[in-house]
Order: sequence, then C-alpha cells, then structure tokens
Amino acid sequence: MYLYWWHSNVELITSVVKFQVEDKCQGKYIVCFDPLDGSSNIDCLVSIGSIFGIYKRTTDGAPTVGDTLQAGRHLVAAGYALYGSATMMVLSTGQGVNGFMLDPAIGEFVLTDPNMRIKPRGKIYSLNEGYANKWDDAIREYVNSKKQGPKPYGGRYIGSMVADVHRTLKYGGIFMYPATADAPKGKLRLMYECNPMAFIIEQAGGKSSNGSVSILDIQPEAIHQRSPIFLGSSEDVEEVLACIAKHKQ
Ligand code: AFP
Repeated sequence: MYLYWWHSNVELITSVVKFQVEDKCQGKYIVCFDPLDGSSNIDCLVSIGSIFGIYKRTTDGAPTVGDTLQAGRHLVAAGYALYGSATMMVLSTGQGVNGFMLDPAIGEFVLTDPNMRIKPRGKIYSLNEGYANKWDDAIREYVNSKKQGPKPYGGRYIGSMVADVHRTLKYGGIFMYPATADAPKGKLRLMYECNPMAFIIEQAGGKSSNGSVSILDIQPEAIHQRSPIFLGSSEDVEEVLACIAKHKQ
C-alpha cells in the first residue's frame, strides 16, 4: 500500500482500492511513503517503521506519475519513524539530520539527537546471510573478509530496514541488500525505501550505492522499481564497492 500525497490532496493507492480525496486543491509536493516497512515482523514484536521522501512537483495541473519519478538527489526532505523500544522520528531537509524521540508523558516529539553524524567506519555488517549461496562472488568475498582477522566485524540483521538503518546511523557500519540470483534488482524499493534512507545517511556524512552509483543519482523509471543497496559508513561502503569493482575487471 503506497501513499502519494500532493500537498493537501491525498491519494491512497493500493493493489485493491484507490481513494482520491478532494482533488480541487493541487499541492506543490509529492510524498513517496512506505507506511509500515517491516510489517512481516509485527507478530513477533520486532521494530518496524514508516519511511517517506518528499519531492517538489515538476509540472502544473493534475499531478502525474512523472512528478514522482525524480532522482533522490532532488528530494527536498526525507525521514523515517521507528516504532521500537521507543518511537523516534529521524528527519532531514537537506541541512543535516535530526532525531526526535516521542515523550509519551507530554505527547510530543523532543529533539534528542541534534545533527546526527555517522562514523566514517563501523564494526557491524548487516545483510541477510540466508541468501549467501545466491550472492555474487564480490559480496561473498566482502562478507567473508569482515569475519577475518584479529578484530572481525559483528553481524547484525533485524530484517526491518528502518531498524537496521537506524542502528547503522547510530553505531556505524554497513547495511546491504545486494542483488541475488533470485532478485537481480535487489528487493528494496527505490522510491520509498532506498532513496529516503540514502538521503538521510548521505546527509549524516555516510555513503550510499547500488554497487555502481549513489542511490540518489539513479533516475527512476517506475514507481515500484527495486534497487540493490549498500548504505552506511563511508569507508565501509567504499570497501565493498572496491570489492565489486575488482570482480568486474
Ligand atoms: P516486509 O515489509 O515484508 O517485512 O519486508 C521488509 C523489507 O522490505 C525491509 O524492511 C527489510 O530490510 C527487508 O524487507 C528484509 O527482506 P528479507 O526478509 O528478504 O531479508
């Protein structure tokens, strides 16, 4: 279910029903929204979240899909809400990243994490190792390299992108959902998972990539298109990209 919001005109599009609400006032902005990412984790109480990215419309008149198909570099704002041991909103309008924790006692979000920055290098790698036999050789080599040496990285994978990316932002390291033999374009959606999260991480001083270019420089061709994603501390992302480049030679 994906919510496309043209300012005051909200259009809720699902695979079953389409609601068009008051199309008389056309807005200036579009929101690409994953309302409940990680929903398969709800029954076991694992953290889940909502992800959004906001673009300024590029056309006048009735909103079009073309208004939505903008590269992440054109986002005017993006963020996520994490529903975990606490509820937190992490936002950027292009001037850095700020985190706001919900204080239930007052029913307000309080600025608890001003100017969030990601470490240049972490000690955690995060991806679903259950697909190891579906990875290409570069990913296999990179992940194995993180397990070697006197100070191997820790492996953490929650299976809920908002939680995995938030941990990466807070602690550093790398989150990956690479292409696999079964999912040659990766699994995660460019417009309402990869782009907003890449915007946040790059605004916090980190790096994003689809294996070749920054996630934010991908020109979308379809609203629901997928992309491989490598996201997190700049040195960690650069290391996996070097491994990928080596295997392309
Ligand atoms: P669900 O929304 O179906 O739980 O999928 C969650 C998700 O889109 C993203 O939040 C996770 O990072 C990713 O899928 C987990 O996918 P795998 O289960 O294939 O590792």
